[in-house]
Amino acid sequence: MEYAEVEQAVHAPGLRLVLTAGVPGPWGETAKSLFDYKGLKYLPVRQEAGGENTALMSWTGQSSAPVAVFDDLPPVCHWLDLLHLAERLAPSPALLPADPAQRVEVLGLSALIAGVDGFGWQRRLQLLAPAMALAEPPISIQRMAGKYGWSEQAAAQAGERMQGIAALLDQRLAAQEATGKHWFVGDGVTAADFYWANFLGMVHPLPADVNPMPDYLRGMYSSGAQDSARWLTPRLLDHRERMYREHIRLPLEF
Ligand SMILES: N[C@@H](CCC(=O)N[C@@H](CS)C(=O)NCC(=O)O)C(=O)O
Repeated sequence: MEYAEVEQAVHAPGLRLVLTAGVPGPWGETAKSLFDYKGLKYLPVRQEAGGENTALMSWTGQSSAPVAVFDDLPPVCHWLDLLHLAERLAPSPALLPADPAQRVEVLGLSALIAGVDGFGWQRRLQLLAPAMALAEPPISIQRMAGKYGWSEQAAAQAGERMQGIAALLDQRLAAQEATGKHWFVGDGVTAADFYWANFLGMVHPLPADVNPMPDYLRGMYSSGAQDSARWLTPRLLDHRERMYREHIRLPLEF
């Protein structure tokens, strides 16, 4: 994928999406897939994982990715604001149901996957652990550990929390299946389905022919397979397969 630099993007019109270049970061991959689903075109802008990202910091007030900026609206970097921006720019096809009860479910499940302390957050605590155990962890790792609340104690409880979330998602799908439905909520695909499909890659990456990620990261994401075998059901995997078959473009480009 070709990226503009932040300095160029600041003055560009329309929708700009800051992404961690060269890797399939789950928050960024989800943002891309939500925008693609709605047919929203954007200018990809480079962020460096764990870098200082000073130009990004002065543009958006923070240094992580993804960040979406539309025209002269304020930059949005939280998953929920990104989702709402997508809904606002292209209300159809909707990713949030109009029905309030279903909306609560979609937002709740999405927060459990992508939000603070959710599945992706817990997995990141685990992924940072080996480097944080070094006598002198690299500065990029220390930066991320600080930003995302890493501690030995937090990392130690991450597996259990991931298992709890996965169990809930599996139950949800089982209940839906019993009434002949494939998605987490209601009759059609919603944001929650996009979050799960993209975040499962943090423990079980898609194969190299459709996900040409760097080997070092594939190794990190795939580590802990024994742990995830406790909760990674065929149903959760099938859901992801269906998402990529029907709603998310392959091969991944980053
Ligand atoms: N702000 C986002 C989360 C963004 C996020 O966690 N980004 C990570 C993706 S792994 C990132 O940019 N990491 C690299 C870095 O912090 O430099 C949200 O809560 O919705």
